[in-house]
Amino acid sequence: MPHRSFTKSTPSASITKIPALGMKVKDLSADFKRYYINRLGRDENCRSPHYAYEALSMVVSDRLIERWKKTYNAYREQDCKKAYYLSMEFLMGRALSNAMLNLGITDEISQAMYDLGLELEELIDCEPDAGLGNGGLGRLAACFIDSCATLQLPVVGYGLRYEYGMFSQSIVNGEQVEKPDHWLRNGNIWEIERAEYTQRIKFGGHTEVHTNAQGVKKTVWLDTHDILAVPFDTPIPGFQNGTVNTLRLWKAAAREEFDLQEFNAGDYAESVAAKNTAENITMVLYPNDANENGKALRLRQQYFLASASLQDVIANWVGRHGTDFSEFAAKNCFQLNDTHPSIAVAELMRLLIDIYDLDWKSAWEITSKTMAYTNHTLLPEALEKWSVGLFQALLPRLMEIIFEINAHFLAEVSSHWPGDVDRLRRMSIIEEDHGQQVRMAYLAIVGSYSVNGVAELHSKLLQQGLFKDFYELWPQKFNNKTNGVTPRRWLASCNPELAKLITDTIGDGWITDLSELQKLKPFADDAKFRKQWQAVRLAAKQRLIDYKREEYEIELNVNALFDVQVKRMHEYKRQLLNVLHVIHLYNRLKHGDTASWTDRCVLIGGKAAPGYVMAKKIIKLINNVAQVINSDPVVDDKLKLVFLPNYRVSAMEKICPGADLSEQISTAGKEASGTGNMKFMMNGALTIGTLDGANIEIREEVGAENFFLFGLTEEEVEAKRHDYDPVAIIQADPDLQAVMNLLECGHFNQFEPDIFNDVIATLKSPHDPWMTIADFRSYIDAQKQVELAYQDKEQWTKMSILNCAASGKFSTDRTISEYNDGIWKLTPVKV
Ligand code: HTE
Repeated sequence: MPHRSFTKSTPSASITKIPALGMKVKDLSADFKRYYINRLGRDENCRSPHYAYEALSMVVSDRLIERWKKTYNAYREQDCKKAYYLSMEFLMGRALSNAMLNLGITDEISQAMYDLGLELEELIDCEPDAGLGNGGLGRLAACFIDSCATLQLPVVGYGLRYEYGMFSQSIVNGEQVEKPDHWLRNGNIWEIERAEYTQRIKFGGHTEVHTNAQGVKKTVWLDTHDILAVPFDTPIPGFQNGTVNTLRLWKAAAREEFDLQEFNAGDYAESVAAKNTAENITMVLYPNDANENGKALRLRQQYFLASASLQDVIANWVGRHGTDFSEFAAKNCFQLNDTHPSIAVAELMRLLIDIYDLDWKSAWEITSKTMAYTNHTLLPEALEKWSVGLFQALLPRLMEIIFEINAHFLAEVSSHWPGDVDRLRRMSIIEEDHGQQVRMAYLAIVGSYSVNGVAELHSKLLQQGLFKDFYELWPQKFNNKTNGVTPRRWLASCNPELAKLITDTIGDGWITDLSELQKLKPFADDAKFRKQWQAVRLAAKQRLIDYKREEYEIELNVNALFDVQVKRMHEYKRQLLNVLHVIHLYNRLKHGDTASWTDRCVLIGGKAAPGYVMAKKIIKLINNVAQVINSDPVVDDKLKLVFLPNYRVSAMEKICPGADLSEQISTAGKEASGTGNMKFMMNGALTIGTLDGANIEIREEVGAENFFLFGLTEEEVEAKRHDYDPVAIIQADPDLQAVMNLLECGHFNQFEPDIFNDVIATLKSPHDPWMTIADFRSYIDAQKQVELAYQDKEQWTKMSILNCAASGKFSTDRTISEYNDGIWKLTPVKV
């Protein structure tokens, strides 16, 4: 139902016949001036670079939109199969430099800005990050849609247009302080509102069974409180190929007629206030990564996304094919990014049955051939369960449908394993143990034709553990799709000097076929090339130092080993293990144990979920340890510890080119994949890591000799749980004892007594799920190997080159090709 009327004045087709926009320096420059002066009303007296950023973005955006229309028309003409990536998070970061790179006008724009006396870098830094995600899961979605556009696949991203994205983090007295991220405050050049495609979403009310004139019983969902979903589209350009795909984000809006009714009843102020309740739905991103939250508003967000997106696709379908859905599954596919949008399974059933009168069997045929589910974590605390009571109150019709899906499903299980009552209990979509709960992962598996994990180990563990019963029933549904990252943003754009060196050496084919990086391998033995590699990497480290200096007074030594761990703060990622190592190094310095010493800067960054007390404590500990170490004259330049505040996409673009060592030190079996690990590797960092997630595949690709491995394997972790005795391990290891002594005597919290007691207690607990102490010795030994390796500069450079050369597998172009070959089966469309 359109929210505005667009029928009165329809333009003739000739309106679209306009000359193509120029791509030369003079065209770009002329357009820039027109926007700056005539649209934004600024002149040479304007002191803020913000308006120059805006004008430049308009120039670039115009050129995207031109190609966007062509892509749209090409898809329309071919009536091709399409895939839809449904995700509660799209962590896009900044758009400007990415758009310039993909349009192939970076040099022209640089020249144009230079001629006008403007610093392009400064303009680029004016853009706020679109931080509509928490971490890896949301950034993966962003890399995926980038690769879909580069591979010319007809894929639409569907998500929510949060008014407030991921909070911005500052550090006060060593502690995290959250500030709301009002990223839209200064407007958003990159989006276009498409009110004409507004959808209506139902909440609340109740259901009744009515019998129609033909005597057919139909369920109707009545007395609902409806909310409008208004789409905002963002162009997603492929790499220099003319394709521009769409990211469609939904914003919640109050119904206008509802307001009017109340207004007439004299409740104007109340009715305007009620708008708030409606618009609350897309107000804020939940800042939890791999953490459950059972809040009603979150379930409303999930349904809002699923329903709006499905209605949008169906409206399109009906517009072209009428109400014949027989080909729907052959032409449409929904990829569910974790269970967050998995209510789409029930919603598609509802739309087909209640609105389009299909019978259950036909609707299920279509739904279960249209949905595909990706799991991103094994952590039990992240597995979504919604109480049946909440579900019934908020979405009564959906709850009925889920019960019916479950009944059909359990009948299938029964016929497969007659009499196996325990299996029925285990597999039921409804968990009965602690009050009735809907297991969203099971709904997703039952309703999908494909279920995948995000790295080899992760997918194996899903099949053997978490989803074992389902794997036994439907082995053919299960598959692996190892994650990746887009090489456009994560090498070509964020590290132009390294990109140029690579292109000068092996050509530029790597940008769209990252396996070509292999051609760098022989150059690892070329002394002249190594010199160039070192120079480029040193410059990147210097840039990282300069970037840091803006926020910190601390001076870092460019020749030190840059040892970096940036990611969400979570106990399983074990930032604590990193800190224990730093304290160990500090101890060595204090005791003059400096034979074979390598100077080191340890950089740690990441946000903690605001309610995650232990994660916040770890941030405080890092900052306190940093304070002590960085101000100790004995330590001097030999060791620095820095917490990088407000880690985000645009920060990683500056950090990953300058890292020497990438810390990937999660407890084995806990990090589903990791993707930061890939960004570092691509930019020539070496990894110190456990056999977890994609680390395993990184090590396979680069070879064991170019990777610093440590720690228990996943199987050893599980075996050790039964007799894990951290206190005994501490007693047996003098180095570890010394580290624990410093922590326990309050050396890092002299005027803040007891604040780290709970941190110390978890480390020493035999029930510590992350078993940090178990891996200490092996980690310290691996770090010693790092220290020695870094002293052989030529050898280190060789390993750095080989890491980059072996990173080809970790392009999302490869990942998306696998999704397409194995799951979506789309045909690329030339534009
Ligand atoms: C994994 C990470 C993986 C990434 O997905 C993660 N899963 C979540 N967040 C991640 O970063 C997640 C967040 C909320 C609920 C459920 C899962 O931890 C992309 O690389 O290892 O697949």
